This record gives sequence, C-alpha cells and structure tokens, in this order.
Amino acid sequence: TLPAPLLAAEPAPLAFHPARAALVIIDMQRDFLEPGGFGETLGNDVSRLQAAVGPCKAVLAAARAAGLMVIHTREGHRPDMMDAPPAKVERGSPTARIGCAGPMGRILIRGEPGHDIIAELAPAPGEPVLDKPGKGAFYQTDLELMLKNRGIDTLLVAGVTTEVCVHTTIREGNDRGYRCVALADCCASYIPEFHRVGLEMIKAQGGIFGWVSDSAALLSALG
Ligand code: TIU
Repeated sequence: TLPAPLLAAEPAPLAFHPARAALVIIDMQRDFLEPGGFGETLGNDVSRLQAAVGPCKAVLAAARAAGLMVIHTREGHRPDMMDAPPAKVERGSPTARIGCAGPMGRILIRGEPGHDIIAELAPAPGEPVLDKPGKGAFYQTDLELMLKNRGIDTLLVAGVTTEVCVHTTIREGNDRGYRCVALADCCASYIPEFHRVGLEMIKAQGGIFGWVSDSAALLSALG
C-alpha cells in the first residue's frame, strides 16, 4: 500500500489515507452566494463569499481525480417547513424570511432555484448531496452513517460560512471522532474578521477541535 500522504496543516501536519478521507463541501448554494437569497436577506454582502469558489473548484477536481469521497451539503427546509424551527424562521424580516418568495424562489426551501448548489461546483453523478435542516451537517442527516459505511476517518471541509455551518460541522465531526480539517481558502464568511478568527479557533490550543490547511497543501498532498 502507498504511504499516507502528509497534509501541511496547523497546528501540525496530518497524515491521511485518501481512501479514508472525504471532501465535504458545505452549502455552496445560490441562497448564500448570490444576490436575492437567504444570505442577502440577513443583511450580508454576498460577494464576499466568491473568494472561496475558485479554491473549492480546484480541490473538488483534485479530490475527484484522486478518488476521494465527495459530499455536498445544502442547508434548507421542506416546502411545508415542518422541519424549520419557528425560532429560526421568526428571526428574519417578515417579508424576506425562510419560506418567503424571492427572486430565486422561496428562500432556503428545497427544490427552489436558490437552494441549488452554484453551477461552478455542481455535484457530479454519484456524489451524495446531503440536505440538512440545521447549520451542522450531522444534525438530522445520514452523514455519519455514510461515513461509517465508507470507513471515513478524516473530513476535509470547505464551503460557507466559516464561522457558521463550517464551524458547526467541524465541531460535530470532532465530537464524533473524525479528524476535521478546515481548508482555509475554500471557506469564506460575510464577515472577514469572523473567517480569520473562526479558523484561529479551530487550531488553537493544539488543535482543540481540528486542523486548518488550504487548497495548495491539499493539491500538493494529493499530487
Ligand atoms: N448566515 C450565515 O453566515 N450562514 C448560514 O446561515 N448558513 C451557513 O453557514 N451555511
């Protein structure tokens, strides 16, 4: 068997087996990245998330070429919104909250154009697309079962936003025993300071709930 590649990361390099690693791309949806979607209704400048698209594209291509498991997630709710907690829905403005009609269809609702993953990062046939009702990818989904069935022990995490869904997923994965690596330039936030500090939090205290690496390091490790 081939030696495990070493991924340059902080606070320390990490050896990983490509057959036991999954690239998890979090919520690269039109609702977060394009004007008129959920992210904008929350008062954000959605253009800030564009920085992650190119690096995500590069790691997605490399992961596919190396045969890594690739998982895409989408945050959103059933059209009947029975899975949307009132406490989450009621936080938005009454005319532009989850379930309201917007330029890309109903905001954050499954099946609507805004809920789709952006075209640049479209899932390939055979790549699981995981619909999640919350911020974390483990909560009320079959992610853990899929990872267990494939013998995955390392999660390479990309997507948006760094301090919300990426963080929550890494925290959930860390508690379940997965080595979780945030790919810094493949993640982005509406709030640049939160992106920076969010990454710092993961790798502080000796890597308190994960590692931080980036696209160049992953491409080099897979190359
Ligand atoms: N608002 C924000 O920063 N993020 C979210 O609501 N969801 C995700 O991070 N996907």
